Amino acid sequence: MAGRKRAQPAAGKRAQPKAGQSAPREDDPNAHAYSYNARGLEERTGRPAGDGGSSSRKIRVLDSTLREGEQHPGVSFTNKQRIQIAWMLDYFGVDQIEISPVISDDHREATKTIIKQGLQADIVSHGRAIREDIDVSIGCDAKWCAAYLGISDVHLRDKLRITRQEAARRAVDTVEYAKKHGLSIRFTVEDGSRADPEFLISLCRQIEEAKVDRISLPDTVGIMHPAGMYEFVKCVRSEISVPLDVHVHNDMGLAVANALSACDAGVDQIHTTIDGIGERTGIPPLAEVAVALTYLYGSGNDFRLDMLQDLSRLIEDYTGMPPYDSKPVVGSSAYKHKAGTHLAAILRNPAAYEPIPPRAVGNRRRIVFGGLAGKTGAAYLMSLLGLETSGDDKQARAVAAGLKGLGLGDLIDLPVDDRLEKKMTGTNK
Ligand code: HCA
Ligand code: CU
Repeated sequence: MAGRKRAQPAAGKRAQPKAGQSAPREDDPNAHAYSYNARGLEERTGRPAGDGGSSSRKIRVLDSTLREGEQHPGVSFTNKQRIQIAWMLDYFGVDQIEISPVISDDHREATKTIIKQGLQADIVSHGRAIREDIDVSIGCDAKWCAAYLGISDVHLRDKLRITRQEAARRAVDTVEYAKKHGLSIRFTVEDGSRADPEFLISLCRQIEEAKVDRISLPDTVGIMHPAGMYEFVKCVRSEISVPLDVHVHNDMGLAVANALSACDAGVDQIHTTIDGIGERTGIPPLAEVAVALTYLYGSGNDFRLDMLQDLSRLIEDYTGMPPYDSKPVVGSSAYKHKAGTHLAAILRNPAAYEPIPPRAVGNRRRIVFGGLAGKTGAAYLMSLLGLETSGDDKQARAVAAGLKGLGLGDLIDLPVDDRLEKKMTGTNK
């Protein structure tokens, strides 16, 4: 898509990531934290962390909102919505967009139409590891397809009812069939984290020989610890040289941590969905992953981070499910400041309680006045209302005590717009 080449830098670029920075810079409140991160990453990966420049190791993103996301209970998009989501994801800057044309005729039409758009992201047509599903991808004019096959004993025995030999034969046949038809293919060793490692490696070797283009390593049931995820990926990475994807579920709330751990061990593409929707508790949310790659990894992606809240709102509109308020990055409380000590600090310099500026991710700073506002919060509220506090803080203390005494909790929840931002002494840091 021609329009994607950046006409102007994304707003997210204004705050320079410092992932690779080793000597703390005095003017950056995050500098010491970044330098722990950089040292930790270097120790884990044997490489200096990226600085976002051309020497950075890029970690790519595949977004599966249109495939995994539609597997979330209650979620079903219309074709118009699917196309809109694909355009927005492409404009945001993901590398691959996954959709499954084998679900229904409607999905097949959506896949065909999205492929015809000529977006910059690859469109990956997802299906089972059988020739019929590859045929559907071919029928959609796909250039990329993905095939999944359960390889753990429980999947082989109780879901697929096939032997390991049969599974390996199917995997190789699917890859050869796709390659024979000129497709690039990613193969997913479904439930790989619970599969016998010897069988896992032997199957990966066989599909590598069959010229598979990528292998997806999933933690299908979300059972992994980040340290275990690192070992799981290392075990494959040390034997196989095909590029690897990671697809992890969030059953224990560790999906983002596990995805990043997998990258430290050699994966170069993370699967996400907008707001993390997917089967059960879903997979890593695009927002958290994109922010981590930019600010913690300096991975050199070309994301329009300032679209993140719009992407979340789009999904909220289409699903009727708002993200929970404390959701990182896009949640309505993600940049809300409430306690008096916090208010006092952010009125001078928002970086005191914000890791990155809200505008960088399309969110808004908000301040909450109520029982916890304290003297500084009360003084600020009074100044907003045009009341003089005349140097001495007696009145501000009285208002703070009044707010507390009312016992009504949060009375005012105020978005900080440009005008208010100017009133804040430190302006928008
Ligand atoms: C599925 C299983 C899957 C596949 C992941 C992938 C999983 O619902 O089809 O293709 O990379 O979690 O293992 O989502
Ligand atoms: Cu999944």
